Amino acid sequence: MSGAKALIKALKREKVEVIFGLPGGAIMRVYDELYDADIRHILVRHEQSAAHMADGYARVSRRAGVCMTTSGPGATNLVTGLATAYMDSSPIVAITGQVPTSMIGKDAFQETDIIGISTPITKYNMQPRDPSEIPLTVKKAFYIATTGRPGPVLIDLPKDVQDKTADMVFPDSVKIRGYNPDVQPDPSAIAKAADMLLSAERPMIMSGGGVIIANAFQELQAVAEFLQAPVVTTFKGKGSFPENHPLSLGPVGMHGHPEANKLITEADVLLAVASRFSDRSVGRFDDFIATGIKIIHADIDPSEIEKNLPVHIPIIGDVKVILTELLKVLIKKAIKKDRTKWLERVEEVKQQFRNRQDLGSKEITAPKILKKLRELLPIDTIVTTEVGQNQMWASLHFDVIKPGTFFSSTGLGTMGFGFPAAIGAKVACPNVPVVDIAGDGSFGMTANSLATSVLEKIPVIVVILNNSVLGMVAQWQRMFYNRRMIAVDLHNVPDMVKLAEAYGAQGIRVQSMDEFSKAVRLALKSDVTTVIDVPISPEENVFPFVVPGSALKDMVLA
Ligand SMILES: Cc1ncc(C[n+]2csc(CCOP(=O)(O)OP(=O)(O)O)c2C)c(N)n1
Repeated sequence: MSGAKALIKALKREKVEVIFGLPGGAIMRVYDELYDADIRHILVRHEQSAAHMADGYARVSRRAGVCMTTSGPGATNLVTGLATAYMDSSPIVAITGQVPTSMIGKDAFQETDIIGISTPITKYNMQPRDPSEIPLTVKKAFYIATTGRPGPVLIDLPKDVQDKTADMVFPDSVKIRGYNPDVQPDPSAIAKAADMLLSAERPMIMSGGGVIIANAFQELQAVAEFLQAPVVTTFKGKGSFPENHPLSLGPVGMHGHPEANKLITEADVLLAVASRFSDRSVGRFDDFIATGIKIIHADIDPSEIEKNLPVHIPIIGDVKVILTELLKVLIKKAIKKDRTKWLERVEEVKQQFRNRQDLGSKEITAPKILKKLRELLPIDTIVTTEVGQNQMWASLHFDVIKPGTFFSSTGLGTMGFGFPAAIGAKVACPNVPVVDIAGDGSFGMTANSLATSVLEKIPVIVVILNNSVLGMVAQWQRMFYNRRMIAVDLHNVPDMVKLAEAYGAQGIRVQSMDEFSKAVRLALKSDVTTVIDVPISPEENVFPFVVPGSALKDMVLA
């Protein structure tokens, strides 16, 4: 059997249903095999989007997303998408073509050292030099991508390895020395954590992105309810806890809710679940520690423990297992602490900050659009965002009710992620609406995916908060650079409605809140991708926020 055939067979054995990709010289043989395979191929217009689509597919399905490109420029175009997935722990298996083994290192046409390039931005990468290695390589790739802390894995396949034949053995499982992802949490650490949480006066839970990856929503909610502990979410953890729950304080950190930022500095014990303590979540580390907060850190990745902050009790393992075990211990101890005083304080701070914004006027503003969008969309709608003010407004004003339905490039902050990720999400979940909340700059970066969504019949909705500037940068120039505005004006080019129409999608520009509601209703019924262009003021700022490098308590409210 040829290497190319073995690759496709191995992918089938991993139950791969879809590949996002774009062919070229060094991967022709694999595409030829794909012709006869029962695997859907989705043609992208730029390989970056193939990686983001595979990423969106993976985040929603919690299975590895697969993308495939040719060598050289095809492979390098994947880089931003791989780095995005790596930073957000999303499982992708990327397959790249490579020049024949005899030409490697000879500057051959379309040769690039993608193994070297991708090493720091993948969990693992491999280049089989003999076709017989392919079945095991694929098995390893899926195993490594999806176990432990998930992440992207790249397989680089030289052309001759695809062509040559060998006897193939397809393994059913794989064991890798030194890689032990199934760590069982230490029961004594869980018992200590339970004691610390029960003796706390002001406990709080900080839920990170790993709760979404581990599908540990119910377990998290059960622990929070048992402890009567308020829950804040990191940006990646947004939507890991229902934002309409009485214990929810919403997102914490740079663009967090003020009540979340205030109350976390008053908590005495913090149960941090699957969060990497990003500076964006907890602000300046020294100030966070100085609050005297005691930290219990549950995470699957031991290298996260004490990377950024000192931790009182570390618990390593799958957070779904940890939370299940923790709940059992808490119930067994049968101690219910009276939290009235703490919860009254929580309520007081909530009331102090909530509903500060005047949403009454007729004028279109970003917060109003997002609150209206929440009203209009069914609760199971999957939402992705781009990067910039649009992302921060979504974090602040779009409440996620059904856990695991909100996805953004939180680690790398990749403009252009949201739209292709939305397409990948829709492939994974064709029966629910999928909406990308976008800025005009970000959408422009991968707008060519309109071709994919139209031709491949993957209808999503894009809501562009169109301020005709690179808004987040413009806001910083206004606030920190004395209004010396440079390189931010996008001049409303292109016309987003015409752009959508040029690709065969539906484009709607709205001038009022009523028109916006009508457009969303129309889009929800449409079987073609709809771009809703919402002109907003180029001067609109996102508030509140914590200036990078400062403490949560110093958040700027307006
Ligand atoms: C690929 C990439 N390039 C540059 C940046 C830096 N950056 C962060 S936000 C932003 C502006 C985003 O503008 P737009 O997409 O229009 O969204 P807005 O902030 O206006 O909502 C830029 C340039 C980035 N995050 N990603």
